[in-house]
Amino acid sequence: MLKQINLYVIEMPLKNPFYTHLEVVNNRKGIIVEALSEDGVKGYGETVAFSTPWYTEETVQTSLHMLKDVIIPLMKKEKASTPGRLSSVFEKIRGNHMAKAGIETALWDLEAKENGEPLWKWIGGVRREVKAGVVVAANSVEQAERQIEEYVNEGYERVKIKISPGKDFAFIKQIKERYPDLPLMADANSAYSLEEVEAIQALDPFGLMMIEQPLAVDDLVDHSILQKQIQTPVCLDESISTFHDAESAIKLGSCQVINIKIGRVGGIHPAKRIHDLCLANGIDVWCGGMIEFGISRAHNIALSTLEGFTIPGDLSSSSRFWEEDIIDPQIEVKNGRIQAPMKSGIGFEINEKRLKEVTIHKEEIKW
Ligand code: OSB
Ligand code: MG
Repeated sequence: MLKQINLYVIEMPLKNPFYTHLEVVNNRKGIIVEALSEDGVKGYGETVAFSTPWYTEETVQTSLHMLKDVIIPLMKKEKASTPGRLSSVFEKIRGNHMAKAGIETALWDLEAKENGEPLWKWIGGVRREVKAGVVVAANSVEQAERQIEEYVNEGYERVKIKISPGKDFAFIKQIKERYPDLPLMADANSAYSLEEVEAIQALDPFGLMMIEQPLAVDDLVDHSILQKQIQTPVCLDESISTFHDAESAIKLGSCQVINIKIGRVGGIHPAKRIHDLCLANGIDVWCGGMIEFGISRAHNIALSTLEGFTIPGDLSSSSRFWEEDIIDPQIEVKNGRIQAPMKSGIGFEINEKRLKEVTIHKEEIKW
């Protein structure tokens, strides 16, 4: 039985600024969701919206409001306190996927712990070791090269690089010349339009693993047109926030790959459904990252143990972004891989001291 839900708004500086064409992230705010049972078991989730709405519409403030004033009150009213009961509640609230995922993932962790199972097994994972990957979001090619050097030395075997018009061909050329055998993918965060198709076609000879979200968030049609004009596989990120979006993208041939993020699609349950759909339709999937803290990273590891997650995800060590993460032990990539833990639930303890240090606001909601 659920007893209380605590929401911790936390803030932590990044080790290095994260540059995209839309925003520079220096300081990460987020919400940690703690679900307490009557028996003293604690489940953890994380709401991954940013301080500003550059990636999707949600922000830390909107997700806090949604959780506190809309989602949790409706869950209480409908007595929905397990992940299996949430879909019918969530259906009545449009959008706000990151807020929903924060509480949903906490209840998955709680349920797995109450059943004494590691979360990855509880959700149907089939492998213990997941493939890591790292993102380089630098503001110059020199800085990008320095970061790649560091990450390759740490054992990463796949790198994703942020691109945008003018920061694409020459940028990738220089990196490819230095690391010809390094599997590389590019993420545009919708920086292009179909008018710039030539700039995207020019990247074909580099043999990138894929190009992620080249065009607008709401443009499955243009992505379908683009995919027919380029050899590089298109991967969709921002465009896929529902199961239906994934169905439409598949029908239209808008992509060959989908990056699944638990927060963007509204929880582990919808993430699993999209995974199953992709697996049945020959669409490759991998797990995306959100510059998140250890709790969400742990959920990402669990998700990546599902059968279809064969491509290395944006799964990196805690030390990629943080001096000290809020979990114990810290997540560590070894030889380009991460081991899913065997302890119950997410399999990591909360570093209470660190959590307290970074908490800037706390809400306690009785069930
Ligand atoms: O587009 O995949 C993205 C980070 C924040 C918001 C959007 C994206 C990203 C990343 C992943 O590229 C970074 C990570 O490893 O967490
Ligand atoms: Mg992306």
